[in-house]
Amino acid sequence: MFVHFTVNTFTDKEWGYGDEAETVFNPSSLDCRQWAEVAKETGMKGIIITAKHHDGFCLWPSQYTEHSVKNSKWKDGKGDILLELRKACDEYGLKMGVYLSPWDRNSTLYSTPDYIAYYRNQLKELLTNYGDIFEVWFDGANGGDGYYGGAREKRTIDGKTYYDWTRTNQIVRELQPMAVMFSDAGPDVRWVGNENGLGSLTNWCLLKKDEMYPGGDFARILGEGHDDGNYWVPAEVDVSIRPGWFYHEKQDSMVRTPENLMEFYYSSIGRNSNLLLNVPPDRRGLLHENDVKSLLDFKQLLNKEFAADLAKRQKIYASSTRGKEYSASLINDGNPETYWATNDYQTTADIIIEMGTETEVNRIILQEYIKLGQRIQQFKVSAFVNGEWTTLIEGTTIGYKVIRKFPVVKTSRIKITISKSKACPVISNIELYRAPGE
Ligand code: FUL
Repeated sequence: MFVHFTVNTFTDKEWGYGDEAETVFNPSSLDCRQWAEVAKETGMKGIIITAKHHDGFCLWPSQYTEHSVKNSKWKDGKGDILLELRKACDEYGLKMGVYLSPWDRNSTLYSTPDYIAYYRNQLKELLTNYGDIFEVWFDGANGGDGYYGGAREKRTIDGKTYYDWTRTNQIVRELQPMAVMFSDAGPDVRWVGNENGLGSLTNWCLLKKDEMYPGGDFARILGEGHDDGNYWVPAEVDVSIRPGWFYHEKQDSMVRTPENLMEFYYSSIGRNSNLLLNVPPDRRGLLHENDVKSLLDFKQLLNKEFAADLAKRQKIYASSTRGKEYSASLINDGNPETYWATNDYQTTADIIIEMGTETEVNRIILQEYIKLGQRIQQFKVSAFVNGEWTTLIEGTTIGYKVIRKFPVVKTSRIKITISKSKACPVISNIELYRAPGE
């Protein structure tokens, strides 16, 4: 879950100018436990919060600025949202991540070299005082104008050089070695190139990240990745449950429906990406009832969609196998650590799942064993119907996970054809489902 929360929530804006009085920030009944409870019940794994958005207002009492919760009315200036979120995440078994906007429209230092020291100091506070951080989110946006300590002017920076990301990233590596860093250019997780919830059908986890930088013009490349990339930088899909990233009362009726959320699930998680779904707290500091209802209803739909794996422990054959330790039966044994493989240089193969009786099917999940890299470049799924093979879907990459829909077919045999792969294919899992509603 992505959580966008700052002065904007109270001024009804999407991008705060940086001149907001700290006193406007005053949630009436903030409860991070409610956020965590909803995230957990929806099946999410962690929460990433806008510790500081472009307006520069800090949700924790940073010692490097007066523009923070410490000068707000909330808890008489003694509150710390990061600390409350930490406790809530621990209570509900969720990971916690931070978004720290590089662009700061409040800071008088912004665009000078001194700002970089300021930014790094804030990053250090976040990475030392709040336990384990699983993801650090670096936004690429920079609109230029802002308050900047009263200057009220346009300031431009060179996105390629100004932030000196190599050294900033080193701070994260030192203070939180297990954290992944997100930006347009990684280094660990890449933006998918749009904010519409759309992962790319062809999606390589590989990226030539040295050719890229946050805020650059790389949208299409970010979607597909590079098939000949030299770094592992998988895509993350960030999208909001509402039209805006921040809460606006007028959008209470525009919350995405459970069915919309399901589409996002297929177009992100179903396309070899992570899903980072934004659910913005309202002026109370709570997730709004409409958002909560939609999320919980979506979880119900999701449970029904993938209720029973029809491929599990069915008979399974492959046209070629590397040997007993890599047999086809390891594909549907429910163990993600075992996998089927062919001999070296054998880059094409068929896998057949025999279901014994004629069974209705309309979904397939495919997973490569990505500890050994992403290999498959082209595949096809077909069903044996009326004595012949009928193509259900064709695809390019698989990667960690692909979930595909196809019209209901009644069959006792499903075939997966791998027709192009960079090296011998390595598959850890295939599942089949009959989702309701068709
Ligand atoms: C963008 C920002 O400008 C938006 O306000 C939001 O935070 C989104 C996730 O990233 O670049």
